Order: sequence, then C-alpha cells, then structure tokens
Amino acid sequence: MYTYYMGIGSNLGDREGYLAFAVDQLCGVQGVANVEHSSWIETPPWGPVEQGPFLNGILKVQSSLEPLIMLETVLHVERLAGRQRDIHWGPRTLDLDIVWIEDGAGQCVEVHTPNLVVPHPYFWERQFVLEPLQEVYPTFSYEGESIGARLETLRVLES
Ligand code: A4P
Ligand code: MG
Repeated sequence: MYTYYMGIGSNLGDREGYLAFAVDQLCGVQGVANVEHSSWIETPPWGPVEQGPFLNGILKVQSSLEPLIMLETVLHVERLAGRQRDIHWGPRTLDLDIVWIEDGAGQCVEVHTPNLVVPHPYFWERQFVLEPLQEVYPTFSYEGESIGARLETLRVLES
C-alpha cells in the first residue's frame, strides 16, 4: 500500500466544486482505499503567467495502485473535470500533481520517468503546496529540514 500526497488546485469556474469532484472521483477508483484532504486555501498565482487566484490543497490517498497507474488515474480525473492543456502553468479547472509518495514502511518512493517525476520537482519551493501539506503531515521533513522551518524561510523570502 502506498500513501500518495497530491497537490490539488483550481483557478477556473467553480473552483471548490472541482476540488470536491476530484475527491469524489478518486474515492470511487478501484485500488484506492482512503482519501483525506487538507483545508482548501486561496493562494495568489505563482509563476510567470498572469491569472486568477487558486484554491489549493493536498490530498492524502492510500492506494495499492502503482505510481504510473495513479498518474493515469489523476490525468483521467483532470480530463473529466474539463481540463484543457493550453498554456503551461496557465489557468485550469483542475490540476492534480503527485507531490510525494511513501511505501507501506513509510519510506519515500522516488520515480524518474519521462511522464512522472516524484518528488515533484518544485514542491519544496511552493508555499501553496507546503502549507496544506503541513496540515496533513506536520512531521514532514525533506533533506534534513522540517516543513515548519522551510515555510518560515519561504515566508521571509517572500516579504
Ligand atoms: N508529470 C511529471 N511529474 C508529475 C507529477 N509528479 N505529478 C507530468 C503529476 N504530473 C507529473 O503536467 C504535464 C505533465 O507532467 C503530465 O502530463 C505528467 O505526465 P500538466 O499538469 O499538464 O502541466 P502543467 O500543470 O502546466 O504543469 P505542472 O508542472 O503540473 O504545473 P504546476 O507545476 O502544477 O504549476 N499558483 C498557485 N497559487 N497554485 C497553483 O496550483 N499551479 C501552477 C501550475 C502555476 N501556479 C500556481 C499553481
Ligand atoms: Mg499538473
């Protein structure tokens, strides 16, 4: 059994509705045992594209599905939510990114394939990922740094 931590976001249309839709869809997938989620937080857009604010959160998903199958599953759920891939980093009804995976022993699972890279390459730079991750996984640390310390650093850099 794996534990998947997934970033979820929406900044188009009924944002809250799309996040709830994703949770609902994932709950119904065979091989998914449990889905929990953080609070949804409103965040300013990160990156070079000018766009509206996001509603972001983290999903914690217990599943026997292998990482590449889970990727197919989340891409399918994005398509069901009407996701169109027009602009890289641009506005979207639903974005699901696999941020972090642990195996049954609580060990980090790394994936490096052309279609899937985990840990997600930018997750440690992004407050909109780390704030909700801290809520569902307060003891999380990465490369020797606690998530609380990392968030402090990011807040100082931002101010
Ligand atoms: N892919 C590779 N690794 C992964 C992974 N760990 N999880 C591949 C999910 N997918 C992964 O993604 C393109 C391809 O990445 C997928 O088909 C998969 O094979 P995409 O979702 O089509 O492209 P994208 O969303 O434009 O790129 P990406 O990298 O997902 O964008 P990000 O990094 O999610 O950035 N600001 C705020 N406040 N909140 C946001 O949620 N999101 C973005 C998008 C920009 N600014 C934001 C937010
Ligand atoms: Mg994505």
